[in-house]
Amino acid sequence: MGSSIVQKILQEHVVEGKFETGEEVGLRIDQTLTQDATGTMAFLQFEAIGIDRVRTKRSVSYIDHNMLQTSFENPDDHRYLQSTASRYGVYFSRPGNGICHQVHLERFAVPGGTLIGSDSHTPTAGGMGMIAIGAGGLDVAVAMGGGAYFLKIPKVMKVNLTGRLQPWVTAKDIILEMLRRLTVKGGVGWIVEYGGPGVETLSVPERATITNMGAELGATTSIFPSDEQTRSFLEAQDRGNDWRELKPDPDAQYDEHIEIDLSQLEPMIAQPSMPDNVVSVREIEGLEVHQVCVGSCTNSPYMDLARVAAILKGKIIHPQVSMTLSPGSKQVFEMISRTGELSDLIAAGVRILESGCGPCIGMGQAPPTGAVTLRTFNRNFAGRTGTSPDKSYLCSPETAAAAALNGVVIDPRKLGDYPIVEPPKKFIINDNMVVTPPVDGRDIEVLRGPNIKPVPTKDPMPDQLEGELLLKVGDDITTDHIMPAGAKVLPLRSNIPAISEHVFVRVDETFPTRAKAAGGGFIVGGLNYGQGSSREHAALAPMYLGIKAVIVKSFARIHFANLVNFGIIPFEFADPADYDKLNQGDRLSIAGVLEGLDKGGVFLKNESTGASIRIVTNLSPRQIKIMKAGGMLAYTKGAAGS
Ligand code: MIC
Ligand code: SF4
Repeated sequence: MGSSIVQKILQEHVVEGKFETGEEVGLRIDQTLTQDATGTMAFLQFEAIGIDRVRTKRSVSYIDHNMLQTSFENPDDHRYLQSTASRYGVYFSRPGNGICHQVHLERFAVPGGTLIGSDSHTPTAGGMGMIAIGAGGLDVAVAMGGGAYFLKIPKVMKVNLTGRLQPWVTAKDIILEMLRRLTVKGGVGWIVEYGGPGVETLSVPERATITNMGAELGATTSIFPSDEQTRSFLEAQDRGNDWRELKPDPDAQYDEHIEIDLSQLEPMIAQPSMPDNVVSVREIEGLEVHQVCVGSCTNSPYMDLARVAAILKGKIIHPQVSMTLSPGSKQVFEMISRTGELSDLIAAGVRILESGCGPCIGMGQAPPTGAVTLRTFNRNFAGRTGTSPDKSYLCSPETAAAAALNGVVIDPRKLGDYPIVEPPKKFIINDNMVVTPPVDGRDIEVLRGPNIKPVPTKDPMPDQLEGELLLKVGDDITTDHIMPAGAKVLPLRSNIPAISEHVFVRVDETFPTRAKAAGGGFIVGGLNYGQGSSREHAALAPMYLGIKAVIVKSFARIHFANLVNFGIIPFEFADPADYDKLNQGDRLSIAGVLEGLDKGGVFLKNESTGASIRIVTNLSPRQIKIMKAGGMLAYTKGAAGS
């Protein structure tokens, strides 16, 4: 039986375990990436593990999220990260160089390699034919130290693309169509492999838009073949030597097939407040728009911005609309500047922001009360814009530009001829904003500011857990609900005691106070609990508040791994209907926890009602040991000491 691309790359990288769907294997990781909002914790943990120098082929530390220096916290974090990068042998992408995923695609991603990154959109590099996976900072710290990354081998879904996109229909519309069909839960437990004759019509940056937003499907990662498109992109980046062909065997087997005829697609848009709430743009035409934001790791490569510039050239943004644009990288910024496209954007009234995540993570540009904001981003979770409630829509740069000119949602196909923008034969290449680490960094002092606090740890797991059910939530709870980001909270990412004051405040502002007063307790949730980002703060801060276990109908992948890493037991209801037998405020107890972990299940007693409920775990033998030790750091240190 032949192999898929996914199987080929994974098999080349397995260092531990048996290669079978559903089995946990350890993978050798070639590259890692971290960004500043998760990177401080990753490097604090790397330091705690006590390894002298990274052991990957390449590790890159990016500054792109916390770009508002309203006080000393963010700049201190930047300085800490720059010094740890030099100290431990990591390339450092300075603030201003761009969004980690865009820069990594341009300058570092390599077909056939493995990458893990402390950011859920790391699969962007799947557009280059890489197995690129988002993970918690601690998992990335372990990989930087040369440790394997453990993963249950997911099933592989083949998406067969045929036909060719029509004018004004874009890669963003392909992934929005996938979200419409599969929902934000549809990719959980899957890797999505794109193939078919339609693939060759898509450039690497277009492919990267699709693999980027595979994160919103809940997929472990998504990947495209490495072909002539990949070769020409790499050659235009002066990296032709990094090219290697990658295609599935003709008789490759997949666990599921999906067909998409590109020529049948039309412009799509995700409505508030979930990326899968997708309709065609036609269906909501005429909706008044007040803000348009172009950028983010989904839609900020050169071709996207050049097309927006061509659409806006010689015109002016509608008076009711405020439009911003954040170039994905310094390379992109420099390109639109040299070609004159930047001037066209400025002349049209676009507010140019620096290269970084910006409004996508709520670092400025919160929309006005009740306003409709159209964003080319990947997430529109409630409150993520910084305004609550908000009305945030996700669409292509073309649809965004059309709305910016007209003040209402309009099918971009009505704008007339699609602007022809030729892909560059050569990008402007200048890596002068990437600091190469010295060969030996042992003399380099790591610089810490007062906001950088040690990573809290936990005692070994006790055999009996009891406490209050502090919060009961529903389905699709995101890590933005659990641990909000934005301009007020991001500066606290390296200070767990301070950031823990914000846990769940968007759902219930009394949560942190109640959790502390009760000495911790339990959380109950529905399906796909913890979807969205990789931020381990959504596990670490609840751990700090004394959360002992989270009991839900099902988990999202990265958050599940983060809960394990920080010693909070991720339980699932054996019978999802038992969710109804628990109410906020009930007293709960679980006896025989340690044996229960070994056996994969235990009974939860609801002391308030007398109900006894079967709850189960889905942990590998390795994860059981981590849970018992009180989390990954304690486990790693214990393993090193024994
Ligand atoms: C996001 O898009 O939510 C983030 C901010 O990039 C996160 C990482 C973080 O919370 O720092 C992600 O996607 O993992
Ligand atoms: Fe940055 Fe937004 Fe991409 Fe997250 S999704 S990495 S915040 S641009």
